[in-house]
Amino acid sequence: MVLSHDKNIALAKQGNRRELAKLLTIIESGEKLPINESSESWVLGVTGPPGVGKSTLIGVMIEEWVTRGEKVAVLAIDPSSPKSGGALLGDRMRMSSADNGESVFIRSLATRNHPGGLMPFLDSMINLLCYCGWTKIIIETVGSGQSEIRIVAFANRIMLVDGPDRGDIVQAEKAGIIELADVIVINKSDLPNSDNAANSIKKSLEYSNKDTDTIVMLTSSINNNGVSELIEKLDNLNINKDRNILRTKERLLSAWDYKLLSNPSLGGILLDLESGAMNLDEALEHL
Ligand SMILES: Nc1nc2c(ncn2[C@@H]2O[C@H](COP(=O)(O)OP(=O)(O)O)[C@@H](O)[C@H]2O)c(=O)[nH]1
Ligand SMILES: [Mg+2]
Repeated sequence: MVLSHDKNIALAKQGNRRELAKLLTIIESGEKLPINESSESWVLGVTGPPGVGKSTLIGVMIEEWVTRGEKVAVLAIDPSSPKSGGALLGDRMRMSSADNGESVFIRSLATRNHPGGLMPFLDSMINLLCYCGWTKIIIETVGSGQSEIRIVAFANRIMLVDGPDRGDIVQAEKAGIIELADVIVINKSDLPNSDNAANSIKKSLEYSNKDTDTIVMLTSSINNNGVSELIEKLDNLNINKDRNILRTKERLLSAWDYKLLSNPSLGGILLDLESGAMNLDEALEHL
């Protein structure tokens, strides 16, 4: 049964995008593919509030990477619509450089189809992309809540993108994304106030953690300002052990939740809990 995908996997590895897309759908349906874990994958998680320019910035970064000979795959994760996030980025890529086709792959994933979250599939998707020769893998999410943290935690480097407005970063602080981010980018540096926003983030990092090596940068994705520097930083990033442990913890929590939520006796146990036939300790024991 599983072996029947070998041919598709071989084709996807040769660069067949339709086969790759099909395999991602198979993973999304919950099936495991016979691909070994790879420690080689280069995965960047990008998150931040809507409208700060994440997709635009990723588009510019992709172009830069492609001219350097990289193959870039994006998993655009959209909480509501199955299209918008990924399609927006996809359209942008098509508009800006039509001849990129071979080197860029964009897949949009809708979380609403997955009540248990997309997290159980992300590792397998990343492994597949890496196995098929995609050298830069990007996971883009919208927002800065608990589920976004859980998603970007599957990356091995994290970039938080923000705009010149201070309000957004406060949300990220509350959700704890700042501790996980290797790089915090204030995009739209062409607009007033971006310097202030960057400085205030630097200050709050100093207050919360004296030894932090979090990089704070300004970019403008419409003027292509600061993007090469950003790529340089990301390509040469030292993985910070403490942040890696935090990310690993989030991944473990995702796996734990998924296991709990997909337990076949969960429904019965909830009824017993509700009626008082069982207490929480007993429920945990049983599960
Ligand atoms: N002024 C300015 N506008 C930008 C910049 N980057 C993106 N935008 C605009 O911000 C809007 C939202 O961009 P988008 O990439 O869709 O944001 P996302 O929701 O974070 O992915 C669009 O109208 C972009 O043209 C920038 O660097 N400067
Ligand atoms: Mg976007």
